[in-house]
Amino acid sequence: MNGKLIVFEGVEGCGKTTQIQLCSEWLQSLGISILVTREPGGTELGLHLRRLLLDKSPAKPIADRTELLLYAADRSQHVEQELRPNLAAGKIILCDRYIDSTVAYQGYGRGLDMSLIHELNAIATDGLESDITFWLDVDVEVGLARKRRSGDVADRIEQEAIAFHRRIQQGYAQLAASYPERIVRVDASASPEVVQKQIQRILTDKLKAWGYM
Ligand code: T5A
Repeated sequence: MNGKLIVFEGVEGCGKTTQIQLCSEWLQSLGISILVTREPGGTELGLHLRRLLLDKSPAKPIADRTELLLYAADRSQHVEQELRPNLAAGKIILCDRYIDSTVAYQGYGRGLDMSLIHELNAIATDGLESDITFWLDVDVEVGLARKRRSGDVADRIEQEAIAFHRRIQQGYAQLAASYPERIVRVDASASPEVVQKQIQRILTDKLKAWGYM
């Protein structure tokens, strides 16, 4: 049986990492073989790109189109080296961000041409789509406040103005409306445990339909 690609998306601090961790523990407790990965940085090459993209020092500008190409390069390597082989091995993949991040951040956030973004996504993924994408929906201010409380130094993208983050949030809402069969909105403003319950409820139905349960 081919594996399944489960993607988690949302604005900064929406809780993807936390939910992926909880989800991976749950799936492992069911005896399901999983891979946890992320973009950018799911491969060795991707880790180099991630360092360039998410530098925490302010004085290293990256042009918007360069940024788009670096995310596409990271994704192309990730699909080829990690996603396709692990899906072929039957694994359930939990992936922190995928194509919708590029549409939301570089498209809605930076204002780059959408048709160019879709074309680059198609090249980078070679047609590989997620089986389900969870959009963890939380107010931009709530997400950024969570990040501040965590004490991490803000990276290049987190340092952007609030209007940039709001455009990204609108982008996710638009994406969810455009692809209702693939993108599932989850209210991510509740506690991690409550959010996880919503995700497990939806995934239980999916896992049954896919023959894992
Ligand atoms: N990007 C990425 C693009 O611009 N284009 C692209 O194509 C791609 C793929 C990735 C950056 O790259 C950009 C988007 C991003 O800016 P990253 O470090 O991976 O950078 O950053 P994020 O993906 O945004 O991940 P974060 O770590 O910032 O946030 P998470 O994973 O959403 O949140 P998490 O789980 O780490 O939680 C953040 C804090 O909130 C707490 C946690 O304990 C933690 O302290 N928290 C909660 N608090 C209260 N209630 C809850 N329900 C909570 N859930 C978590």
